[in-house]
Amino acid sequence: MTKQSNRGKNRALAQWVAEAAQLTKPDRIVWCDGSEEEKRRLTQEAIASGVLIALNQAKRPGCYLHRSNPNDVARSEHLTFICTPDKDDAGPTNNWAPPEETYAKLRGWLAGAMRGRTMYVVPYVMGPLKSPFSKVGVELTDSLYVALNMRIMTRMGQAALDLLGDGGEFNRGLHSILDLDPERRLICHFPQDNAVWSVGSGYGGNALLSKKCFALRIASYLGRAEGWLAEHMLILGLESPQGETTYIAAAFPSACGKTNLAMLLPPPAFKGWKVHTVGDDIAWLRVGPDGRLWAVNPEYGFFGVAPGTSTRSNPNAMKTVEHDTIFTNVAVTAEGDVWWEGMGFDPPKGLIDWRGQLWDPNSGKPAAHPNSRFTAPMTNNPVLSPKAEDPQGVPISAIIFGGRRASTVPLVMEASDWSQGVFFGASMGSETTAAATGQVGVVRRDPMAMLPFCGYNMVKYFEHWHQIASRLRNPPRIFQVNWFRKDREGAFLWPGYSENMRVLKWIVDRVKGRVGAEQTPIGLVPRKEDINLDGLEISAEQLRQATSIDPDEWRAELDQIEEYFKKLGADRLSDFQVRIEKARTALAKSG
Ligand code: SAT
Ligand code: MN
Repeated sequence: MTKQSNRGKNRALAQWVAEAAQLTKPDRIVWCDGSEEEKRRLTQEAIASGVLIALNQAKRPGCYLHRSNPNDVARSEHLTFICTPDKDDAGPTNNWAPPEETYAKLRGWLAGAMRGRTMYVVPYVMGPLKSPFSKVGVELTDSLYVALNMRIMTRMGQAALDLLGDGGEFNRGLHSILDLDPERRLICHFPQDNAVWSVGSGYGGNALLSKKCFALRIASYLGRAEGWLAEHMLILGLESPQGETTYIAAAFPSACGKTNLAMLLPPPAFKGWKVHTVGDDIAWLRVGPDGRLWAVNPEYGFFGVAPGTSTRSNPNAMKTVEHDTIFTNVAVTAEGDVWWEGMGFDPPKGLIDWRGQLWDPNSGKPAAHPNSRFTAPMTNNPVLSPKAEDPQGVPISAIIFGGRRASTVPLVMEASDWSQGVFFGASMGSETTAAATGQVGVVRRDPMAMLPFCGYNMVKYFEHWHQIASRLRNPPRIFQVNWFRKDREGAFLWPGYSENMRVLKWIVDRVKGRVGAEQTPIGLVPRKEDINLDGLEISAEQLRQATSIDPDEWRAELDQIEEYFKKLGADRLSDFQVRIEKARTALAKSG
């Protein structure tokens, strides 16, 4: 049995667990303490029950595979709801449902749902222990996979109970996989109760309630009320050969390379430069007493996309997943090692696909699911920032908004002020990826990469971004990037991956006032001489195309942005009107 020194001490928690048990009727209740002994025991149970499959322990010590139900492989945005008393509080971008009816419906589904199962009580802290940023959550789940993943993704166990003490303020997450029937699957957020009820899915973003549900949707709502920001951003530190470190936060939609950028290994021409990872997915940002914006990564692990991860695209991620990692829906070799598309070498013979069947290379189907994932503790990352656990966080000098766009948006562009930067973020578009169910490859507007994750009215969210500026005496500069622009033949104009270091360096040099830029009608872009191209084979024409602003494309883009803002009701925000008019006038002048 686990040591449970103060599990019963918190009355609010004990009462809530009792209520949930009364409803769901689990056979057993296990309070997770986060100990090594508990990890061993739960892992053994997971193997015995087929939830995890042990991989080759000589090749990948401490690594396991989970195969999900094939109908449950990505976030289900159409089944994700914000439940506020007033529909307008959820706003134009969220699915909304009334709280009381939704609770009643889910109570119906959950009645007796954990019969014959164990309920795991998973207390966790988001953010470094003893940090003013940090918040406690407790997830009740009947999924052992979820309990084991939460152990990696958060500071889980006794430390959370200790921090909570006898306080009543914690996120209440109730999760049951039920029977994994998509007809009885819903992910419901109750911001006014600091609660999330998720039913019918075991997939990461639907089921690890600490992540998108609490650290983004609920936290963004809390952030507005409390004057801070919860953002879908990686955080990295860029250290120069002289030892000067600059911190950057960057928002990209899911599966656009956030993890790769956060762990970037600079190319040989950048000798002495180092990237340190603070976080790869979520940032909590506060205005510090010095008027700067400070950030922490609330998470403790990485839930990264496996396909496309290789020693070329992300050598540090490859090292991160060498041990103590849970893989989900990847392929397995005959030797019991993992494989996925884009891993950098051909599939070995005898590969077992993500569904557990012998893979036929001629089937035309991928061996690993396109949204297959790895869950690894951040301490596995060889380039983890020494500041990753700093309770104060790190001061942010630049914010990047990025999307996946085949045309129009230049490689990099700087906003002349905060307000233009907010416009960059709010008008972001990206082609969709496999991280969410639905069609892949169509452009959708994704403001600040928060479209699926903003827990309240998007227009109020834009206002909150504008308002925060008044407290920032020393605001970060804001940039927009696009690694994915293509030429007329459909070839990528920019090599991407580690070469993105060149763009990061321009950004740092801009922040420090050390390098030039060219003013265009849309924003500031680097001239050829502003970007370090040593050791890179790229023609002047290619770089010109990658950084160019095409007036016709931008006239159309501005029309689309305006239309999108109208649809949201964001056209009434005068900041945005001014931006669009300024850009149109400048485009007209430029001919
Ligand atoms: O939402 S997840 O964390 O499962 C993955 C993503 O879409 O970023
Ligand atoms: Mn994400």
